[in-house]
Amino acid sequence: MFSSHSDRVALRFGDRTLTHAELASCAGALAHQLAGLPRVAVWATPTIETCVAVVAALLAGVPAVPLNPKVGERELAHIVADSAPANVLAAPGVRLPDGLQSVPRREVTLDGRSDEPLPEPDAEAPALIVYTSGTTGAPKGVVLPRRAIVSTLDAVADAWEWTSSDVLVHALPLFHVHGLILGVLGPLRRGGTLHHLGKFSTAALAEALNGDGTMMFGVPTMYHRIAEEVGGNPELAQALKGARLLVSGSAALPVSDHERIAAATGQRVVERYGMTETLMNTSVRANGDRRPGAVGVPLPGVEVRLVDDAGAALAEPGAIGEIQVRGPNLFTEYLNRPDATAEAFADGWFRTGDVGTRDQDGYYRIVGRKATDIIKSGGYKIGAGEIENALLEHPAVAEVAVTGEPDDDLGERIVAWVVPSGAAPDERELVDHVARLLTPHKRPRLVRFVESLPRNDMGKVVKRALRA
Ligand code: MLC
Ligand code: AMP
Repeated sequence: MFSSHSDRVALRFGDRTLTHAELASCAGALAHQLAGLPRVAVWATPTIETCVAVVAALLAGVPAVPLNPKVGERELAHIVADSAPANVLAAPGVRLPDGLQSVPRREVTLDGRSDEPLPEPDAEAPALIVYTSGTTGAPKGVVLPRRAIVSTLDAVADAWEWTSSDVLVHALPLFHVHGLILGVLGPLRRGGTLHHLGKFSTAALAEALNGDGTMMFGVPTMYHRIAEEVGGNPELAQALKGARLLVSGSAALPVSDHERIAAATGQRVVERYGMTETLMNTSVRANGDRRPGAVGVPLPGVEVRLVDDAGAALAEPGAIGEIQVRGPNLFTEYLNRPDATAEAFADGWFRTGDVGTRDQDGYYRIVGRKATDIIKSGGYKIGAGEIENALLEHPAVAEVAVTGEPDDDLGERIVAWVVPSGAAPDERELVDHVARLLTPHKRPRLVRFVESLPRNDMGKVVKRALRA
């Protein structure tokens, strides 16, 4: 999967760096310890140790489950029970939550050395298991084979003219596809460099891009924060102007943010469209027309089609339908969920649930989503059902419905409509309850107390009425 053993910097986090040769050697040493384990979890803090742990697992052919280091107790218990990791890999000195006490810990250090190669695992072997939310129930483990990772990284490299000379800058979390697969494994496969900022700020970004950074990856919330500031911040404008490529994904980039950044910097952000289950599907190409509001053309090797409600393919430009995808970029299955896996496919095509349209010249646009119970906030995918279940466990909540509302910064914000069981509870307490059980990014940003919820004849909550 990675072939570079050069002395070029592979990973940079603050002032800590590893060259490709050093990474191969220290991850190689850890890989020899892991070889033969059925599966490992990685405590995915935004650190160099997380990258070493994931690379070691890949070298050893041991599937790795990246864990959000802010994960709440209920969500962690689910992931641990579902994925049954043999070890949890964590940086020395990091405190792990009680929910991981039953899993033997293995420290990730940078001082091991082994250049003895391990056998290359089969292309179909599971490489990563990434948890993602659905409309109902707890998050599902998406099993990603090596073949999907390699094909998606090579496809985006082709689209973005990404080479070993590039220094990618980003501040994405390392437990999702965007930050981990594109953002860490991407530069490693190219033999280039990742400069991770630890935490997103426009100041850190400007400094990195005014240094040797050539590319940036971000979610639209980050580009929104840039757009808000760039007009009055010459240092930031200069940094973006000098970058080779700015790439946005994980949610829709608003046209107004795209245009504000273009006006202040002359750079048009390149948008790409992906998903945990499919990795990358489409992108605007580096040499293509960077049209605001469009996610570009299918990546090499990826087939994309639109279908109507009856499942018939729509060939006419401008027709609106569900986006379905087929290709080597797809996942293998949802872990322990053959039912959900079967339901996710139609005639061998993966049903994304996203609704899109295709322009005359083959450019795709995403216009919506089939399920109202999926919320994208800050680029994180969140199921309304899991938040509703968490809130229903609180004694002060009698009934609840969760919706997503437009939000300039987050794209969508999570709103909880609560029928209290007695006197209205403290809003803060409900918010913290969700953050503690699930994860902070799933917390409602707004709680609205209501006397009752609008229901249809079947007793089902009519969420569209709540939005109105
Ligand atoms: C606030 N916080 C709380 C809290 N209230 N913590 C516990 N309990 C509470 N009640 C904390 C948060 O944990 C956080 O801590 C801080 O307060 C601010 O949190 P925030 O307001 O939620 O978010 P913010 O830090 O502003 O983050 C914005 C963001 C982030 C854009 C940086 O949303 C982000 O990183 N998004 C990326 C999502 C992503 O990678 N998606 C890709 C999915 S893959 P602290 O310590 O963190 O400041 C995919 C496929 C594809 O979609 O196509 O790519
Ligand atoms: P996730 O499951 O977190 O991987 O989220 C995948 C979803 O993010 C997709 O199904 C889309 O709804 C959304 N998404 C990703 N990239 C884009 C984009 N460029 N524009 C609009 N939506 C996007």
